[in-house]
Amino acid sequence: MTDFCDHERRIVLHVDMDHFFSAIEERERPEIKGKPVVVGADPENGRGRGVVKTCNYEARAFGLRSGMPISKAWQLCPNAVYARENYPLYKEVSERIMIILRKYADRFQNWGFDEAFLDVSSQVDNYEDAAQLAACIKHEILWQERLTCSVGVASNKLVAKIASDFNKPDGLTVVREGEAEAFLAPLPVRKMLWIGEKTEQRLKEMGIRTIGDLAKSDVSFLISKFGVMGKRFHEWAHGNYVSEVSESRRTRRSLGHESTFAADASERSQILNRLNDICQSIHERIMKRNLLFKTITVKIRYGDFETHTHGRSFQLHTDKLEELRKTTEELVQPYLDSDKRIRLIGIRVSSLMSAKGQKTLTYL
Ligand code: TTP
Ligand code: MG
Repeated sequence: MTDFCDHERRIVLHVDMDHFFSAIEERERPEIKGKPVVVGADPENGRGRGVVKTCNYEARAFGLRSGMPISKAWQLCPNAVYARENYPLYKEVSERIMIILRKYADRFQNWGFDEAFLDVSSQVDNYEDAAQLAACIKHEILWQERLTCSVGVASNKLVAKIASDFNKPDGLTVVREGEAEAFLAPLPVRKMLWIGEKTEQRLKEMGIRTIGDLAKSDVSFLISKFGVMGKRFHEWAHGNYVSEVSESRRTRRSLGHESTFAADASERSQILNRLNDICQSIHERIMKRNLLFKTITVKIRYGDFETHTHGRSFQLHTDKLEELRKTTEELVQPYLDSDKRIRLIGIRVSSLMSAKGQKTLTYL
């Protein structure tokens, strides 16, 4: 059985929704699809004072961009559909998308409203698998939310993020380990994390325009100009980035274990045995840490990477192994009746609470 974090080579996905706010507006109002759509302030016939929050790709063809004054957008494209921001709706959609994404990851890092990093190292054997997993994620988001996203697959967060931006919208870009430097080299320095307009200008004055130029630059020269960030820029330009996908505190309040079958499984007894082993392992960790749990979620991934999660909460916290076993078996039943073979099963317990000071477990 593989545990979550003990893989040396990493495969990381970065998922970024395409023109997020305007894509939601298009979905809600199908009659505007195909037209330039701008979400942001009221243009007030060109006198409006706010900014463009985002716009669809049809509007971008007219030169419109996020952050642009709405009056400028109006000048460039007066015939666009101008929509006011509906933040509560976008937040709701964002939350649902994050739930979909989280279930595909060993470790998950929500990065703003419409993007996230997924460490999928233990879920896949190679980059081909990772690409298939990414395609499956894109498909699920499209199916559930009728929205497209772009995904980057790489060996670290930095390269994955740049890769997801490489072929937008509805893109999927895989950069294998060892190919990162060559992938980054022709890109403008602005594509690099933390390089904004001002740094881009300073680098340009030094003759550094592409990430490849940055990689070739003398590191002590970069340090003399940019301090410690100069060193970072140099490392990153070579495709090296050490920061790992880290769970936010809120999502860490759970404990899980999952297991991939050596060959996709169809035998009920084989699957139930593995489930039992996982229960045992989780239960040991629960007891060692003196915890109680209230929610159990099982995860099933079929051979084609289609992934389902299914959970149940008790009324009260418990630490009973038998309860864990019985509930996971019940939860997994519907998925065993499928004709499909199973690639992976997992269990996660959440709504954790310390058992300290808790004399009796009132459940069971
Ligand atoms: P982004 O992912 O930067 O942009 P996007 O999703 O609209 O377009 P892309 O296809 O290039 O990814 O930002 C996500 C959302 O955040 C965006 O839809 C609107 C909002 N946003 C702002 O409110 N202000 C801003 O300055 C930016 C850049 C985005
Ligand atoms: Mg986006």
